[in-house]
Amino acid sequence: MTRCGFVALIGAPNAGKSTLLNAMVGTKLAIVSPKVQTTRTRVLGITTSGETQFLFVDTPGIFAPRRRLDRAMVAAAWSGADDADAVVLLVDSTERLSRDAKSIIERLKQAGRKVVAALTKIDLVEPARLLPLAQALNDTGVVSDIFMISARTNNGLDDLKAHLASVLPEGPFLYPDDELSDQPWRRIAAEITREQLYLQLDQELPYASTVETEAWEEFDNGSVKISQVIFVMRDGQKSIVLGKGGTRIREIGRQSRLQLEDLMGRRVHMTLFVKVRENWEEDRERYTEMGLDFSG
Ligand SMILES: Nc1nc2c(ncn2[C@@H]2O[C@H](COP(=O)(O)OP(=O)(O)OP(=O)(O)O)[C@@H](O)[C@H]2O)c(=O)[nH]1
Ligand SMILES: [Mg+2]
Repeated sequence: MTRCGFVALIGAPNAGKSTLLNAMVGTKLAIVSPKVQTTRTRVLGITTSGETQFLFVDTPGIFAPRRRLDRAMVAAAWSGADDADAVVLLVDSTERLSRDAKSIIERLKQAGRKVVAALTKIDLVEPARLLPLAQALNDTGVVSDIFMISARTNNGLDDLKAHLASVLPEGPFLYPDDELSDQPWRRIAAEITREQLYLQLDQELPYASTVETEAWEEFDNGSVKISQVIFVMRDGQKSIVLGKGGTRIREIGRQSRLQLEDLMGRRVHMTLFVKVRENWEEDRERYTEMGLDFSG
């Protein structure tokens, strides 16, 4: 008998959810940055080992939302959790239990939902410092099991996987066993460029921008031409993304192209445009492109 089910990875922003998804699947499906609120929508990562198919669902960090985009992100995260067969609550072990983590726990408690907890980034902390955090999580009453993991060194990932395998429902695989995700390449490519905005730009800029793939042209020699638009809200932001003499946007495009060539194993020609659209955060179409619900 095979097992197959959805495992939602939830937690406060920056807890390490996307890094864990990538480590579990063994390839880069979700973008990662040192900044909070990097992930904006659910990302499916499929991994099949032996008789078990894990359908990991990376989710946006859960925090107190202010803008429409925030609300759509947090709603996407909770619906990922609600739809899942198992939920892993990721908690950053390098910090105390954050306010966001506490309110996630409160909401789980109200819903009567049990979760598996994972203390993340343990490569960065003294083992003795993990115990008080584990105790605090244990005391909440919503945690069934606690794992200590590092997605950087892969420490603890096998134990976490073995436990998840034991709780997933019996049933047939939902995807072919060599499938890694259901994300279209156009969206992955837009995300890889958005990751560069998080890595190369500071302050409000990553939060004031979104990226869409507008054209995707395949050539007989195997290469692909990708054209993307970076939407920002103001003229001033556009000039920052462009940089002096266009140096910044060239570097964003170059890094994104290198990553995509590596991921796809083919030559990429990348063209980036920057457009000012003051209210892109109020455009239904932007949300559809991102895979988010506009209504919230
Ligand atoms: N040293 C170390 N760093 C980690 C580990 N896991 C994640 N990080 C770092 O923590 C930061 C946040 O990681 P993400 O995976 O983007 O976190 P996230 O929970 O997906 O964040 P949001 O999408 O913003 O909610 C990045 O700088 C990662 O490199 C880990 O196991 N060890
Ligand atoms: Mg993330």
